[in-house]
Amino acid sequence: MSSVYTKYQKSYIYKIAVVGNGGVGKTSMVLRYCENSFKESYLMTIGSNFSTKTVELADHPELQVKLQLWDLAGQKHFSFVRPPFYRGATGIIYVYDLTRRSSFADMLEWRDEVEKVIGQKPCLLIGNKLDLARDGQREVAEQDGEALKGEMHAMQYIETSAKQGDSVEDVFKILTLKILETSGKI
Ligand code: G3D
Ligand code: MG
Repeated sequence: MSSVYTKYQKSYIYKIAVVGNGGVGKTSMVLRYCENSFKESYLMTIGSNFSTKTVELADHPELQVKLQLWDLAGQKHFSFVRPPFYRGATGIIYVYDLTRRSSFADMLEWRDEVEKVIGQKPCLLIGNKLDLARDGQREVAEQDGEALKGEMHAMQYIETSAKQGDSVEDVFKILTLKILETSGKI
């Protein structure tokens, strides 16, 4: 419904799935974006978390976009619960940990699992824990992330710190703009 008092002319809701190994920082990234906070204590995600956030699009004040962020359990033994969470997703955020090579090595498996269910969708590849990488714990070079981007069918590779906040906002903004572009909304 629209009224003369509504500043938005169009509203969209997109489901976004955040995907990657356990411990890479998916829950932390969603928490950083939605609540601008970071929790030090580790809580293994069972099944999934689900948060909603309205994206601020400075260049498109007429559009209201709400993201439903589905933060999936990455542990291998929960794989049977995952396909329903991919269904209906408009975009995917693939996350690995810059300080854990194995989380990078598993990325193509995640891509295959997602694409088997919903095919190719607008997606980004994220290397998280940039703060630790800067502290000398980096196990994946920036060029490796850039090189994997194409194979992941990702539109961009971005390095983030959910702990310190670096580029977290950009991730969701960029993905939203890509989704709006590819669906002809802007
Ligand atoms: P997951 O949802 O992908 O399983 P979590 O990952 O968000 O639960 O994060 C796993 C661990 O990594 C947590 O630490 C969390 O605090 C930490 N973490 C997440 N993102 C970052 C980051 O950008 N920088 C740093 N330094 N740590 C991060 P614990 O110690 O609780 O296991
Ligand atoms: Mg989690």
